[in-house]
Amino acid sequence: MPVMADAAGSTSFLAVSALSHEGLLRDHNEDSLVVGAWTVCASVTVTPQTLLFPLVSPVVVAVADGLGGHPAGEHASSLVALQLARVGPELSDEAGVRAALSACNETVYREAAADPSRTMMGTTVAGVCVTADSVLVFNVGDSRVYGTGPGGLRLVSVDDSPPLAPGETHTVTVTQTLGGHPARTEVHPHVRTLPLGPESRFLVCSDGLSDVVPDAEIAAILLDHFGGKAVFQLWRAAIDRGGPDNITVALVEIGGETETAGSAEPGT
Ligand SMILES: [Mn+2]
Repeated sequence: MPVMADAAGSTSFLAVSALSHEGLLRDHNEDSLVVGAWTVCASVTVTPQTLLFPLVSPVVVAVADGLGGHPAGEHASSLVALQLARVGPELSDEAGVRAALSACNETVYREAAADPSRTMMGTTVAGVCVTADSVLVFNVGDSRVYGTGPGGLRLVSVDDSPPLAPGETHTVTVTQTLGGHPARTEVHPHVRTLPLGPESRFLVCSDGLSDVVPDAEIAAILLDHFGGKAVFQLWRAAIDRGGPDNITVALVEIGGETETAGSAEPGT
């Protein structure tokens, strides 16, 4: 699969397929999503959407999951999605991503302080910033980024969760969030840089997918499907398990590979 500009200097493309859905048990969606300049703020896409980006400036793809049990989670996640959409094209290195996430944290606290009904609102965030030669992976909280490549599926974000008790597969507790405390609290985002090559696809998701669908099943779906079809099948796997939480999924495919590119070639 083409990954970078070829010898003739043609432009690489990034295809991002995404959806956000309230699930089956929650009456509204507190997840938000950003794909480049496109945001879905605590609303529902109904079907997967696919956007194509020439890799000429950094593209940010991220999911924010408003904190349950706190007020205004949907507002916190929306603020973060909108802010990342605005600054995304300027994010070219780890320091820039850390600064952007700290600024998002400040925004959530500032907006919480301005309205008593939003006290302690907070959100997770996880995503990638794809530049011309690398992928910056970032997160705060337990939303996730997976990479897929020749070695299969692997978690490349770092959950801010307490250690699991024996027998537990997931926990609802998060140890770090943007906002979420009574007083302004600094964040220490997880940020790493990966080369574009080995992990050719990245999955960004909220825990409405990863808490209920085992990694092995996510891996199997990503082997069989690409683009919007893969995103739909991931969503359906979470719904088949009861859809207990909001489900937001974004699949980043470098090289512009889409569902049709994964189908059989004539004569094969
Ligand atoms: Mn969630």
